[in-house]
Amino acid sequence: MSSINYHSGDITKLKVDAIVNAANSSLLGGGGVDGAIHRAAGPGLLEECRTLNGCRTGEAKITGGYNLPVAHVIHTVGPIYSGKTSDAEDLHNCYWNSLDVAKTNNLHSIAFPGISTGVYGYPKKDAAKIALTTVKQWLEKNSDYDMAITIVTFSEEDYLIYQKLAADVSKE
Ligand code: AR6
Repeated sequence: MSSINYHSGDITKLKVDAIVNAANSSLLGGGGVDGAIHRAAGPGLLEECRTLNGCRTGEAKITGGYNLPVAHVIHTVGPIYSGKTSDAEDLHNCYWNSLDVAKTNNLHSIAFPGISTGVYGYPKKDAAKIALTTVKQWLEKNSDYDMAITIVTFSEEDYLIYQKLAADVSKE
C-alpha cells in the first residue's frame, strides 16, 4: 500500500530504500543535508557522484548509499529561489523526477528533505505545499505501484507547517 508519512529528524538515520539529497548541480557535495549525507555515506559517494557529470535543476540521479543505512541516494537539484514562476515548476519536478527514478529502480520507499528550503531560500510554506501536492499527484498517477513516501522535517517550524497542511487537506 502506498502512503505518505512524516518524520522529524535526521534523514541520514532513516532505513528506507532511498533517501533524497537536496544537492547542487555539481553533485560534488555542499552544506546542509547534502553535507550530512556525504559525511554519513563516506568518500565512496563522492567518487560515484564524480562520474555523473552533474545534474540540472529539477532532474534526479541515483547512486549507492555506501555507509548510510540505505542502499540508494537519489540526488536532485532544487531551484535557487528567485520568485519567478519557474521556481514552483522546478521544485515540482524535483519531487516528481525523484519518484520516477525510484520507481524505475524498483524501489518502494523513499524519504525527502525539504528541497530548496535551506540555503536555496524557498519560502517554507510554499515549498511544503508543492511537495505535498506533487507527491499526492504522483501517487494518483502511479496507483498501480506501491510507494511509501516519508517527508522529513528538520525543524519545529517545518514540522508545524506540515501538520497544518495535512490537517487542512483532511478537512477538504
Ligand atoms: N536531515 C534532514 N533534513 C535536513 C538535514 C538532515 N540531516 N540537514 C538539513 N536539513 P539545504 P537546499 C534540511 O540547505 O536549500 C547545499 O550546500 C534543512 O533544514 O540542505 O536545497 C547543497 O550542496 C532544510 O529544510 O538544501 C546546495 O548547494 C532542507 O534540509 C544547497 O545547499 C534543505 O536545506 C541546496 O540548498
